[in-house]
Amino acid sequence: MTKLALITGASSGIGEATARKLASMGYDLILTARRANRLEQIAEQIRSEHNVEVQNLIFDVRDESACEEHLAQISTERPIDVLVNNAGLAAGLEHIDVGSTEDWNAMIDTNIKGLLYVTRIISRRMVAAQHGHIVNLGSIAGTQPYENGAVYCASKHAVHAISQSMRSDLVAHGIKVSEVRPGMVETEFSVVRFHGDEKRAKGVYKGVTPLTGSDIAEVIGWIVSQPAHVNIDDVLITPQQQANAYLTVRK
Ligand code: NDP
Ligand code: 8X3
Repeated sequence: MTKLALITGASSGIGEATARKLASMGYDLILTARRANRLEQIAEQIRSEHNVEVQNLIFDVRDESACEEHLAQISTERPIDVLVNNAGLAAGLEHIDVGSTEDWNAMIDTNIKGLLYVTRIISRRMVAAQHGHIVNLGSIAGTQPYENGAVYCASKHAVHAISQSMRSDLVAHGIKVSEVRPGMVETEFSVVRFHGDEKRAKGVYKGVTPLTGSDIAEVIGWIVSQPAHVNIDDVLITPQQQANAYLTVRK
């Protein structure tokens, strides 16, 4: 039977690349994001290139009742084989004393609470089916907190902790949990972090060959292709020029 993957935040970057990768592997897809037009364009391309089914669900993961309402539209006739909890953002890059509480709320509500809302709903289905695989997008920031990043790093520390606890919660049900923790990936991430300042966003990758969304999608494709008895717990992946969150050698 054709496998089915649900990917949150599939309208750009890592989520979009993961949708394309899993479709190339023959998965039918359920894609979510807030930008309907972007998601529909991506879905159309994927349908025509890979001949797979793609269902789009447009909602904000910060809204618990919207998560319930939209995810309830997924047919219960077949299991969800893979959930990729990817929707997330960084907002701002500032010292704690001048940080914006609006930015902090956006990161906490999306990266932590949104991931939890979606997981609660989908993991219930996986438990009932005694089958499934959840892949969470953590970050290098989930173990290496850096200056100016207190709340983003805290949110990804939370994803790291949640991933480990959820693995324990779900292991007896035959459900796998994996975490992918990238360093610098050039997507819309920095444009979003700097509230649309594209020049500042470009500067983040100056002198570096960053990872791409496709690099991360390859890893996710590999993780979900392992034999039934193998669980990849945690993959930390950086550009060659980034030794860790604190040292990037620019050329
Ligand atoms: P992008 O900004 O390119 O993509 C983010 C995706 O998340 C978009 O599809 C966006 O869709 C979706 N999204 C954001 N907020 C919400 C929301 N409230 N509700 C629903 N969907 C939402 O960034 P990336 O692809 O780089 O980021 C993907 C994940 O990878 C994030 O969790 C990020 O923290 C993580 N990551 C990124 C790294 C990087 O360097 N780029 C490194 C390590 C981790 P829309 O706006 O249409 O809703
Ligand atoms: C995103 C990459 O370097 O801002 O998680 O932590 S970084």
